[in-house]
Amino acid sequence: DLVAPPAGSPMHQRDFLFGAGTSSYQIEGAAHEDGRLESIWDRFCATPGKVLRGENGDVACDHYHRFEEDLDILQRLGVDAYRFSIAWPRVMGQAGQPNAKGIDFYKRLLDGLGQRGIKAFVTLYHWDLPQHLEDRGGWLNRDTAYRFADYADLMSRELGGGRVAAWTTHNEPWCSAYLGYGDGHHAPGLKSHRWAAQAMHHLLLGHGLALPALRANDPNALHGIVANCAPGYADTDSAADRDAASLFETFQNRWVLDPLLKGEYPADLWRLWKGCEPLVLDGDMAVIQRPIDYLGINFYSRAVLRSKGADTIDWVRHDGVERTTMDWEVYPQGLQDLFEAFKRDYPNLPPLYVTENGMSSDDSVSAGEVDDVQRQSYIKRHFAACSRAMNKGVDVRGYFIWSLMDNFEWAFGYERRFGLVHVDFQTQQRTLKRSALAYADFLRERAAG
Ligand code: GBH
Repeated sequence: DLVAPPAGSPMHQRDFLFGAGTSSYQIEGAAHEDGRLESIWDRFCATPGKVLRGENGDVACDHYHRFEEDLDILQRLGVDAYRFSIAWPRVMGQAGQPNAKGIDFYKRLLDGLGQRGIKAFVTLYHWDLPQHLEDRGGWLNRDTAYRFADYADLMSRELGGGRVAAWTTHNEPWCSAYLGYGDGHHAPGLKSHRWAAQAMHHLLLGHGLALPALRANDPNALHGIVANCAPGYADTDSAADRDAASLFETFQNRWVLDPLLKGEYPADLWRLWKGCEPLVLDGDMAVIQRPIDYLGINFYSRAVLRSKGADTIDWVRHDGVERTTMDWEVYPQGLQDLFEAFKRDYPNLPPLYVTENGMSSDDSVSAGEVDDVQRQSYIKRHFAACSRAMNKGVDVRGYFIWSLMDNFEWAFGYERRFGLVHVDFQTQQRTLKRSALAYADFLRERAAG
């Protein structure tokens, strides 16, 4: 069975991009090599009780040393594009000077992609902030936004020039701001809604400040940002539950998308977090609202909400629905609903990419094979939902499966496997799962016309 969109889907058009994604800290390893500085995730992992079983990204998939093999796997899959991120602490020293050895790694990676005819979607920030910046307040310090723009400038000068198809400033600012500074489940592990709101503002400001340099240095590439979004559904039809669902979407989606696309924070957010408004200087919102060429959406699941009294919402967990080993509900229709709502809510919505979609499962190798049936079905059903949204007029240009391979799943360590490719973390042996083989079959048939 192919892992493919349904017959007649607009996703079969030849210029629709199919790919797979990874991020630096989750796969690279080589944490102490070639001048790489400490990141907030190194520090977080070394703090007892933060990551399951005390695991860390010191070795991860050892991709830093095995990237040629991983490029060959991408070629075997037949993807049009590969989405990866640059480790900021690898490429810039404390004083903002370039680290040639670190930059060289990404040059070799981009050259390898070019040789194989695979487009590069390059993310600048997938959560691995240099620790020395966190020591000065991290994303709570406005200066970090300017340091980020400097970093974007350096990277686009060093790596631009036709090698990169699309630059992404941030992956999921919601996670950086909320999980990092609001509930503490991610690095740097701080816990205050006020801090989360301020961190979000500086993340978005950094995004806007980076855009002019990215455009000037690499004018032919696309420039955009990636947000993790989820639709919220009311548990009952009551007005209170419908309000709870809307508040959830404010918190999960509009907190990021309204500043980017409307130039303002959603007023509702401050009903949820009273008195937590960030400090915004004159002109900031115009910087944040600078035009982008595309918006990447990472889609995994939905939320069902119930009111718990005024301006307080409660997640509802229903039994008897399909879930993954992350305990996230499988709800493909959510992708269509979300995209149609975006089209309705944002008249200036840029073209979309699904920059992440995928699931974790307990995969193991038996007789050289990994039979990940649920993943094949998950991807197919989400492809179908994306097709339906496109048929309703939503402009979607590409789709990246998360992830190319099993990797360091943040606070969950190596236990949760999201890969198309299985990784044995003892031996670093890679094995293509059935989903990968079925995806490759589809892409090969498609290329054959
Ligand atoms: C992404 O984040 C990351 O970009 C990536 O690095 C990571 O490996 C991948 O996802 C898998 O986790 O409880 O059902 O409401 C995803 C951000 C935030 C998405 C929490 C799911 C909860 C779903 N996630 N959200 S649910």
